[in-house]
Amino acid sequence: MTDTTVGAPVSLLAEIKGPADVRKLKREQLPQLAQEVRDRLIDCVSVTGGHIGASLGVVELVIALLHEFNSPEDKVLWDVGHQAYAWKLLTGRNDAFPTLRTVGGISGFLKRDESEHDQFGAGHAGTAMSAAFGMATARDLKGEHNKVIAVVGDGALTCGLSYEGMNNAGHSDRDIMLIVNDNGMSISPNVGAIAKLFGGIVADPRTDRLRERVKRVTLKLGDVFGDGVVGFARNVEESVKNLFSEGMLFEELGFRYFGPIDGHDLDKLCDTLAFVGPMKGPRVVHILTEKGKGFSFAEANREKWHGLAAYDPKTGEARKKASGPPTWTQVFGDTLTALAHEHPELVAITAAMPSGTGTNIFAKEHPTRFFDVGIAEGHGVTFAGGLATQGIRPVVAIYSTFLQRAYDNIIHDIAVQNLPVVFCMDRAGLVGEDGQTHMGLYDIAYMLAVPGMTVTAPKDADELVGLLRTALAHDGPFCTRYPRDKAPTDPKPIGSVTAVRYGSWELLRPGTDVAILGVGTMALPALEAAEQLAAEGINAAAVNARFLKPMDEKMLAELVSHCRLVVTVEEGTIINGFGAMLARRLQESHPEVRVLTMGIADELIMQAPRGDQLASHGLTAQGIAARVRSGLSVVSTG
Ligand SMILES: Cc1ncc(C[n+]2csc(CCOP(=O)(O)OP(=O)(O)O)c2C)c(N)n1
Repeated sequence: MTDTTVGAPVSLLAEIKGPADVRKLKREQLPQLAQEVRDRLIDCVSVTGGHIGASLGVVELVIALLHEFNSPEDKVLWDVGHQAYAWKLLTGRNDAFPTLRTVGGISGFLKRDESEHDQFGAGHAGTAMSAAFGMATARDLKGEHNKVIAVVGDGALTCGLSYEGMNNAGHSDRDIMLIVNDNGMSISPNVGAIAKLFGGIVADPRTDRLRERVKRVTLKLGDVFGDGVVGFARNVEESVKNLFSEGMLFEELGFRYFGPIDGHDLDKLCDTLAFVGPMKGPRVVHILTEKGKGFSFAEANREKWHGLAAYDPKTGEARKKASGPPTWTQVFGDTLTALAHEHPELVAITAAMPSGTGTNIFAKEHPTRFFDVGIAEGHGVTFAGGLATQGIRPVVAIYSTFLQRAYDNIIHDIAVQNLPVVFCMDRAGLVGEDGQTHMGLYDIAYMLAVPGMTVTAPKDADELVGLLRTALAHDGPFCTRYPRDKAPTDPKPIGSVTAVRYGSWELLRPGTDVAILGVGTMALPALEAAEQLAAEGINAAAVNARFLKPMDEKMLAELVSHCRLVVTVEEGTIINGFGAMLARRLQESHPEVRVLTMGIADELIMQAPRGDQLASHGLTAQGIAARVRSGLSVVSTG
């Protein structure tokens, strides 16, 4: 490392181009590197926004892994990947890091095509253990000898998938390591038995007493045999002591357990990894970390700082003050909270996302009717099914992208039994900077295919209130969706909004040349497009197609009695969406009507501001109007 400026501290980080440079550092240099990494993360993320809290918690772990193992030959898999910012900095992406979450820039999650050190793409929780076991198995099939290490948070240990992986890997004799990053938090405080278990391990006085005894014995041994023996004995004792602790859960699953270890103590981390790394067979290292470590604002409010928008690093204040109408999330949270007073049988379910879904608002007012099931979407849905059989009305609030996890549960446990469960899908549609793993583009297609499912999407906040009223009056599965955005306008008082008539569309503007059917977020742009077209002499009808299934057959028949062109617009995949369903329907009943479907092309959508993503898919008033013009020219010449 060279330094040309007299008096300036030598930057270690600036010289690190990859893992080999971390490995070259002496142990005593590592704390300085950790500080530089923290400073860099706090600085860059203050501009881009992102998962700062989670990433600050694993800075030492990242350094220790890179110091003690040999990435990419040794394969380190990060569960979710939101906490892997330090990993990105130290695996050759320091210079590019300011482009985090921007167009063409570094992804906020892991991506195999971004770096050879991102071993497995992620974004959804619970996949690391299974993927790591796949890699360990492949290694053995190929006769190779690298290490495979899955880093999984205590939150992700509420995912059933993590246990499916452990069950398969434990007792397999394959060389595989699991590092449990235990910070007591999911996005909000972690829930359930696993959270209690880890709390028990940390608080267990037997663990502490034993550790003290170990210390005394190893120091005595050190006097006689020297330091090497001390390290060895200490680590052996670590695992012996777990015969008496809750680490037994992992032992029973076939993993040798080591821990708990202070995940911010670089010496201890490196020692432990150096000791456990060369062993064989399934083993788990349990480390204790603090979310937001080293950044006072993030340490003080760990839930808020899990991930957030750009901030001022000196004050912790958001760079952009919230103004204008509330978010859809807020409207949903307020509405559900209010409706619970009218419906004593209503309960709310979230899968580890109370603040993300707005159910935290509900939880404050109705704590006994609120259920956070952990990162367990499938379980959450079937749990709702069980509740519904007993006359309770569950409202399941899960992001569109995460509800994908529960598709079988939706069909098998809810639809087949026609249970009245309401699904509220936040982050439906394009999700901006969160990127491809989090896109909410598939729910229309997957929900339309569920027998008996009512599928809806509100155009504005009042309609969300109205649809929730309709949902609670309906006897059967019902879903609605809204985006990662602000509502278009401020809502009316909830009490003044009535239910939407079941199965009805809303004619926003009559017209006879073309009918533009906008779904949810696309209803108002459809109206604006129709108005633009009217100014050009094209008589366009605009329809708020708020019920995707069942459709408003009466209004549809009326529209196609004079319009030869129908244009559908939805913020979802064009494959098997509302437009596809309508086209099939009209092909049978009105083959003379041409249907043009607008939506998201059949491709992965990269991170970008949501507005840009909408525009690039033509999902704006201008884009819709342009498509109608070209559609009409085909109809009139055809
Ligand atoms: C299937 C799924 N559901 C929900 C989420 C949203 N989510 C992102 S990170 C996170 C918490 C993860 O907690 P943990 O694994 O302990 O990691 P930490 O953030 O505490 O480091 C959640 C719920 C997700 N990524 N995937």
